[in-house]
Amino acid sequence: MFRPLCPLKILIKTHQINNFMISNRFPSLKVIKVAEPRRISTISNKAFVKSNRHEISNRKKFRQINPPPSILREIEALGLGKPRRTKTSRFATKVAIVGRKKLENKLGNLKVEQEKLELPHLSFFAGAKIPSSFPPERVSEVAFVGRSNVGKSSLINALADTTVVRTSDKPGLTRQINFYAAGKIFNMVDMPGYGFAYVKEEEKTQWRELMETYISTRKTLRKIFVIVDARHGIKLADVEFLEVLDKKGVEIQIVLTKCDMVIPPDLARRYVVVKEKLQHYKNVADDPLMVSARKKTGILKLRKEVLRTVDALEKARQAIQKKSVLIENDIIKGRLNENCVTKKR
Ligand SMILES: Nc1nc2c(ncn2[C@@H]2O[C@H](COP(=O)(O)OP(=O)(O)O)[C@@H](O)[C@H]2O)c(=O)[nH]1
Ligand SMILES: [Mg+2]
Repeated sequence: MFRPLCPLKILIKTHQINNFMISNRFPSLKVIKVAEPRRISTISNKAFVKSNRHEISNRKKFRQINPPPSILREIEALGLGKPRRTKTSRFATKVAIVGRKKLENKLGNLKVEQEKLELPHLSFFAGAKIPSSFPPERVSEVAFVGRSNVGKSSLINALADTTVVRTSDKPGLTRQINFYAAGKIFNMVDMPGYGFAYVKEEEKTQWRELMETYISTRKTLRKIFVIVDARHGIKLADVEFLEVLDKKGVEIQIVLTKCDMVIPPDLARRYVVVKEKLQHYKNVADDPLMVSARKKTGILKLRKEVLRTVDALEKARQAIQKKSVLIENDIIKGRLNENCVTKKR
């Protein structure tokens, strides 16, 4: 019998021969150490490489998009994208703020409107979990839909300059259709988010039916604002919902939100990609709007769009003018000091 003088160490791949076979065939051999099996099998390894390659190519494709300079200029001028960080010294980084003069020049070139517009006071007045709880159709309505946690509620708050609408960083908070009255002029409707994975199928179906009933039966609904995360663009859940909306013949406006989280060139690219995807839908009339509810940028344009939709733009303009006239009268009468004026405005 072969007996080695010194102990021999043999490395055997465990996925080829198991311990039982070794001890049966070679009784004199002792297992010193069982190595951990490799976590990724050859198949999953291939799939991993494949998906990674696919992802890289997608990202590459995205980076190769050359957005029109006008979009880039608008983004920069409105201060929409994520502020760029530049290295000021070897270790420290500082947020680069576009020089005021440079910004003013850009605004001047672009003729960005600095008009002041306000929405009427916003208040919650109804919540509906079933269609029979929808409030009566009295005034025009605009609804806000989008994937769960995309920023619908925050956007309504930013538009109305309020905190009335509850927001959360946890998805799936809104489980009913919430109706908010903007004065007595129109309603803003906060819809439950779609595409939230951690909800039972039953509940998802119930939400979908509730939203579809609202969209197809509500006579006072003027437009649906579909909110899309600027970091991710239009996802499958959005496509499914857009198709439903398109079939029902509802007017659609896409709003790219959370723009403060995307650097300007990528935001411009996202805009181009989203605009291209929207060409398939006949009810999307205008180009996407870009906003940040957190930084309150791009809100004026959207506010104007909401007011125009419900035929209240002129009223809002008049209200602002009246307010300023009132304030001027008060100054003349010496009732207000300068601090109050700035606060009121
Ligand atoms: N950075 C950034 N965060 C936002 C913006 N809008 C909303 N969020 C955050 O996104 C999360 C979800 O917002 P919410 O309005 O509740 O989303 P909803 O589920 O679509 O109503 C919250 O943590 C918000 O603070 C935005 O414009 N920029
Ligand atoms: Mg919400």
